Amino acid sequence: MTKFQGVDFYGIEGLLGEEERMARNTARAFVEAEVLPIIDKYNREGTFPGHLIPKVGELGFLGANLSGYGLPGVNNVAYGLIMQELERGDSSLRSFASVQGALVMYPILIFGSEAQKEYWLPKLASGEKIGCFGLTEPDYGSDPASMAAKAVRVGDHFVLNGTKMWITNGSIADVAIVWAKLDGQIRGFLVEKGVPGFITSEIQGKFSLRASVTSELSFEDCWIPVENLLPKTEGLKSALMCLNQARYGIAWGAVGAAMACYEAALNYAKERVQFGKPIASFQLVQRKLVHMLTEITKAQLLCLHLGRLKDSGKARHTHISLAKMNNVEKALEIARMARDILGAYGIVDDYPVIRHLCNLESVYTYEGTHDIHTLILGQDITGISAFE
Ligand code: TGC
Ligand code: FAD
Repeated sequence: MTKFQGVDFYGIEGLLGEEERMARNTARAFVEAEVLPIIDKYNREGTFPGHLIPKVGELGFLGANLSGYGLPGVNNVAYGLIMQELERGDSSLRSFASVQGALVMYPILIFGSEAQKEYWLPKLASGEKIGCFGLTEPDYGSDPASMAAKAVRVGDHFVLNGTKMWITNGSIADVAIVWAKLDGQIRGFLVEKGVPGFITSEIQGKFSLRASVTSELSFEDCWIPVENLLPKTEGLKSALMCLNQARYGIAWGAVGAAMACYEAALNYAKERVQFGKPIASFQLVQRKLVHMLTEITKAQLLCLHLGRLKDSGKARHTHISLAKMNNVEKALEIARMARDILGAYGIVDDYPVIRHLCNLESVYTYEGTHDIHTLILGQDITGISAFE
């Protein structure tokens, strides 16, 4: 039995199957034992706790919802619950798992050749190899279709030129999935560490996701063998299909960060005495705590139903956008309220709140900003694109 009992006002536990509960409990126990005791140190140092990678792989958290090639193949609710628990530890850990599973293993599984799948998938699942996903460029973030990265075929190689920016795991990755235009069409390429012309540099000065590696990747006349093209990639849509997988995990992860903040605020409010009474007795504080619980409960139900839709093949990418957009916004709101309830203690890392709050600022922006998801949904319900 772990210390954290979860936040479950509506008895959602009863809607989970055995496999789902087990996956959640395993991830929760791992986070309690191995992440929470050390995360502040890594957050302060601004380094990623890389020693956790083999354990995360061994527990089956990397590409957990993917099947074949020895992958765990758990259902999407179990996978989501793993992401929730990892992000209750820290967004950097969920980010690592999202990138590895949803943005590297998934495209290899869906768009890769048999040889690529057989070589990479088991190694990425165990954590023996690390991957990253390069879509964003310095000049093209929300609008990846306009990317400048370009590949040109020369004999049995492609020559790749371009720069990718803000790439999670970039400097620690053994392989990068790089999106670039080939004959005008966006395609995915596997670029291995050490290839001449491929340079990475870690971005410094982050106040958010400090325990995650974020890098710039640059490709200068980088020669890649033809067999490193992901053969089934066909335009931006292929990259967006990967993002759907990661955005789905983020929707669940945000619930984990929100639960951590709510738990810290509730406990603090019951203990902190002002004007001779616990601050939890004041109506304004109770209102904040109730708002936090309400939004967590709504986000949990949203995730659970989305997971069931995904498992039955009925989830549309706009369903995923709604969940990412709502849950991250609400988690950020909850983190800010928790920070407020903690008073001055809200700004120090004696409590997890300020760390989650700073992390969530990135989560709000990456994988499609909040406003981009709003416009994706706006287009879906009106039939009119705001991007054109
Ligand atoms: P648009 O014309 O709308 O779409 C091009 C084609 O793709 C289809 N499509 C999708 N297909 C699957 N899934 C989706 N989510 C899709 N969205 C669109 C679309 O139907 C079309 O198909 P077809 O058959 O007509 O060709 O393209 P656009 O250029 O207008 O795109 C606009 C927009 C906003 C949808 C898109 O570019 C976008 O999502 N922008 C946000 C960029 C983004 O999310 N970047 C994320 C980078 S990776 C990252 O942040 C990792 S953080 C990881 C971590 O640490 O956790
Ligand atoms: P911009 O696109 O320049 O947007 C700036 C602002 O303008 C935003 O508020 C946006 O909502 C708004 N805006 C833009 N267009 C419109 C519009 N049409 N209408 C209204 N408002 C608009 N990318 C990767 O490829 N791989 C990764 O692994 C990765 N990891 C990341 C890790 C971190 C920590 C961070 C912070 C980012 C990461 N990213 C990654 C990049 C991320 O996906 C982009 O930051 C994101 O897509 C937004 O792009 P941008 O930062 O260039 O902002």
